[in-house]
Amino acid sequence: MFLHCCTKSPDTVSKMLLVLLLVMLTSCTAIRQNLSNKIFTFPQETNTAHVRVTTSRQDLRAVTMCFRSFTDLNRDYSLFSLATPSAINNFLIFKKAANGLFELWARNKANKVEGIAYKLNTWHSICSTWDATSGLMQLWVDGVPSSRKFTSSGSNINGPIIIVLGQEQDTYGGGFDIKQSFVGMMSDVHMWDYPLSPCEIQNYSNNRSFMPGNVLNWNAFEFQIVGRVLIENKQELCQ
Ligand SMILES: *[C@@H]1O[C@H](CO)[C@@H](O)[C@H](O)[C@H]1NC(C)=O
Ligand SMILES: *[C@@H]1O[C@H](CO)[C@@H](O)[C@H](O)[C@H]1NC(C)=O
Ligand SMILES: *[C@@H]1O[C@H](CO)[C@@H](O)[C@H](O)[C@H]1NC(C)=O
Ligand SMILES: [Ca+2]
Repeated sequence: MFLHCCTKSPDTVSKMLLVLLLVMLTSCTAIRQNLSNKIFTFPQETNTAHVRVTTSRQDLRAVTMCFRSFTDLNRDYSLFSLATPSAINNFLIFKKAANGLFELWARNKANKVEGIAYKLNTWHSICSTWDATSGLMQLWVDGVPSSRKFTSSGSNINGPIIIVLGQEQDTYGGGFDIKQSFVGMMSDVHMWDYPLSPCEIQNYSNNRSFMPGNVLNWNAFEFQIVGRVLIENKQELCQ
């Protein structure tokens, strides 16, 4: 094997080693963990630190994405970045610098969501829904809905999915911009392949009982940490 390799140009050998390394990284280091009562802490502004979340799903007709997050950032940043090779912003929840302004992306098409009550240094429950039939997207922050807007209809989210928390993908699985990185805490990340009802979203937002995600489930979360991201206990305030 190595004898054969050495007859090839050094460039070919290093490319082969790189591919081997990438295969090992993606196949060996993702772990599955019950993160109930845990949070991810992103303590530092970098263009590298992130969590890669694993799903084997490659075809989504609809999405509901929910998580809780906490930050003091007042610049642009990504909250949830889902890419496929054919559409880098296949499903993206993005906070713009302006107070109360979000961007929701599906199938590389964006919509602005304005006037959201969103305080810094507070835990917020954030959900976003989209389905390929109506093409409508909606944001829910702390159980309060935004106006339903058309984004993209007719085609599913399709292809090998890469999900990144903490950074925004400008290329498939990479292309991170430090000025769009997330610094703060994140928890209770769930994703469903259907639109949740308003009652289910409100239950999620009020910490009441809800059906865990059938695409991503925080209680059986498959992920890989790259760089300085910590798994910590939820900080419960004294009653
Ligand atoms: C919402 O939560 C309440 C109280 O835990 C529960 O009884 C109800 O079934 C939940 N509704 C849905 C749609 O999950
Ligand atoms: C839900 O739990 C979080 C963290 O445990 C807390 O900050 C938030 O206030 C709770 N929300 C409600 C509506 O009880
Ligand atoms: C995860 O842990 C919580 C709390 O320890 C437990 O209630 C729940 O059943 C666990 N879920 C799974 C899927 O193991
Ligand atoms: Ca970007």
